[in-house]
Amino acid sequence: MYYDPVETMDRAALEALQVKRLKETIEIARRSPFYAERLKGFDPAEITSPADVTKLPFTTKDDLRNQYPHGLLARPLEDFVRLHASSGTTGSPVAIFYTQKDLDTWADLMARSMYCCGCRRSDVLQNTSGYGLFTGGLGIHYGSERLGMLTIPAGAGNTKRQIKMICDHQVTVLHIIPSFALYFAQKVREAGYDPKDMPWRIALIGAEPHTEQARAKIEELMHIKAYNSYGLSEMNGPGVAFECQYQKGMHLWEDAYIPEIINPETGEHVAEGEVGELVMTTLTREGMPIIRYRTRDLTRFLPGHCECGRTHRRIDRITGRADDMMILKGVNIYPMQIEQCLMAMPEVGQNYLIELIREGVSDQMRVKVEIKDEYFVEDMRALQGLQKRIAKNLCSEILVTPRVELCQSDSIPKAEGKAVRVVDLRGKE
Ligand code: ADP
Ligand code: K
Ligand code: ZN
Repeated sequence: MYYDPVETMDRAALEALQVKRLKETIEIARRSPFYAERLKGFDPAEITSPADVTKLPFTTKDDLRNQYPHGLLARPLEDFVRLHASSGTTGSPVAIFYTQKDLDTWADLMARSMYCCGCRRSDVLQNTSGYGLFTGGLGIHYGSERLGMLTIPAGAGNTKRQIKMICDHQVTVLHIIPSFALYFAQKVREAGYDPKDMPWRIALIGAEPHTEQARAKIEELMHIKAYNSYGLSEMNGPGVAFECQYQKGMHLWEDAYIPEIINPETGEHVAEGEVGELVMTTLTREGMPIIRYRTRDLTRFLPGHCECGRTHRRIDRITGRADDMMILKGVNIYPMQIEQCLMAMPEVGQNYLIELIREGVSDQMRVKVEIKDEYFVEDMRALQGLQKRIAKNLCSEILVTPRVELCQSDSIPKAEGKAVRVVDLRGKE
């Protein structure tokens, strides 16, 4: 049932383990120039429960940038064997360094995560992530091998070859980012395959925000079970939190991280179950520990116990990044609100794009939406009706009426890696 006994450890024992590891982490972190300064005078004896982590200062992405490249290293450079850099979705990159032991603990976490949603050593995994600096490549790869799966490092792009390999090698598990999964489902059909006949059964989807509606669409179009996978380079990469077979939120591995959810404005913990910014402290990293890292990812703890018996708390799907928020006519809008609305409509196809534009003196939002072929008909009136309905549905969700542009399937350019959902054209049109 479980990969590691720690997954079902009772809460008291788990918290005792967290306290022990947090103290060790503080000792180790202090050997780095950055934390030597930050944690000056802090007495680890002050840590008697995991909640005492709040006595420590936050670490932000700007701290990591300012300390680039070596400021957080707690060991001599020669002790490190790997470097990854975040894909730089926002701002300049940050480098993360791993010792061999760090790579081993990461691979174990990743293997545990994949086992948790049903992957076994008899499975064959194809990794469609770009390899290279992005942790979704090698991170998933080593975890998959650690679990014992036959692992195919397909890399990104080249859908034809991907499909051939899936068939030739009877691939049962795909690691695929959600926006690519939607596109891929269509390519598989175009290539003349019925997804029902494909050998796959599990998709590990993550690396970018997506909604429950997008997951449902992927499961339906690909005829697969899709499990949400969460992680970030600063916390190793993927393998931080993962869905189990019940698909009700992601278990965050609390033997490896102390999670907190804060109000991003005040820095205080939100009430249990409320949405806020996820903050995490590494507990098992020896090379480059990070304390109270502000992820800027928005989520909440899910209440109650999970039927699977794992005791590690679950977080809800990430609704977005704090810095994804758009403000239009005084209203705060997140791209995922728009996706949720679009993907719930049967006429909507695989892709969409949000454009911020300026009309006269006011800001507007234009939403380009791919429509499934069978609905992209010549009847103008039907199309206009659809366009109006989309605008109305969006308005009831985001409280402003966007311009809606219907597009043919596969006409909105698709990014190689993580999807670009919002383009700001204000002053550029
Ligand atoms: P970058 O910050 O440059 O994108 P990373 O590759 O480290 O670099 O990406 C980590 C980020 O990706 C997370 O902080 C989060 O915003 C997003 N992410 C990862 N997994 C998920 C997921 N399952 N759902 C939503 N967002 C995710
Ligand atoms: K095997
Ligand atoms: Zn569970």
